[in-house]
Amino acid sequence: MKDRMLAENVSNLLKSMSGKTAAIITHVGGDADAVGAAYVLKRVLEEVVGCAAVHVHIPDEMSAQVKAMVNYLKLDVKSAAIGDVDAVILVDVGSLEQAGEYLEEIMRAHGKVYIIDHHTPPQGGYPEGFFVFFSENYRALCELLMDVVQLMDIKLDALEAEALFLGIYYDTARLSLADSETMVKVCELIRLGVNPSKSIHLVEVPIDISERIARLKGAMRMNLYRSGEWLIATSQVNSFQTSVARAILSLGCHVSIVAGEYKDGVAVSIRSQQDFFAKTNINLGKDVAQVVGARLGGYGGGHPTAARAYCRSAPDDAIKLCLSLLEGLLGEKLSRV
Ligand SMILES: [Mn+2]
Repeated sequence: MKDRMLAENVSNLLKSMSGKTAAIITHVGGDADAVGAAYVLKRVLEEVVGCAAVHVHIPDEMSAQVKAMVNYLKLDVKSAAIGDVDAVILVDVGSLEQAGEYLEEIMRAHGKVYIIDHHTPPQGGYPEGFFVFFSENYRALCELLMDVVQLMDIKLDALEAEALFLGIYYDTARLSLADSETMVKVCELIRLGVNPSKSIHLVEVPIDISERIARLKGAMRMNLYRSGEWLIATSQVNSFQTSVARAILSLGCHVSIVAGEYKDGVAVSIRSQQDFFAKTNINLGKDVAQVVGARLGGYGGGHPTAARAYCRSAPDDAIKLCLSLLEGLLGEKLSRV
């Protein structure tokens, strides 16, 4: 177990919820890891712990892939208010702003809000009255849940195993970030009945034409910078920033920064290659997205190689700030390529 103490604390927390009502809330839009974790948490709370009622909420809009996974699991996702519950459990959120439209209700629920996560916590931490169960050692939150389930002596059924498999598979960038313990866990899930290629095909819906156009426009609008051995690409699109940042990274740069309109502000998605993080130790979540969000009137966060910030500024300013932060962190001037 990567963090036995944490897994014990989470299992004690769950056991203490017998007879109670709970709401589980994922980050904005959800993803395979958040949905997998929410699904198994709900099942454990209802079937094993004996909660009176557990509702799952996914703030904002679900992506096509998340919808496919939710439908496959037959997970009932509530879009209504959280309402009066004994416990509010935030999973995989990274920061409170990721609770989207539920933020106000969550703030009012302080004293009974529990955060179960594997993201870097926000700068300054969570407010008082929020109970945080967290370790960055886990590549996916679903991995932590496997440890919790093991401590509680619960046998997962095939669908629960599939939910956790998908969470681990996508949060490890298709297992490319998996360490040996993660792989052992994946093998355990396979033994429980998961058929990897079948599960993956179930949730991989073909990308739609607007996302394809966004990726291709993103590539056309690219600017390229160099600092020593590192190549940094920037671009602007007004939708699918994360998808575009991933696509540009796959072209061969070490860092991609993609900004564009999002709701009434600007979203910036930043991605880097593993070897960039390994050699520079620049954590995009902590060192870039959190700083950019805070300085430009918004918020940000994420993981070392995948992060996102929301800002109240022009897309240009958000990109410029990302570049100047990277320049400072790398200690070398960026030059246009
Ligand atoms: Mn996750």
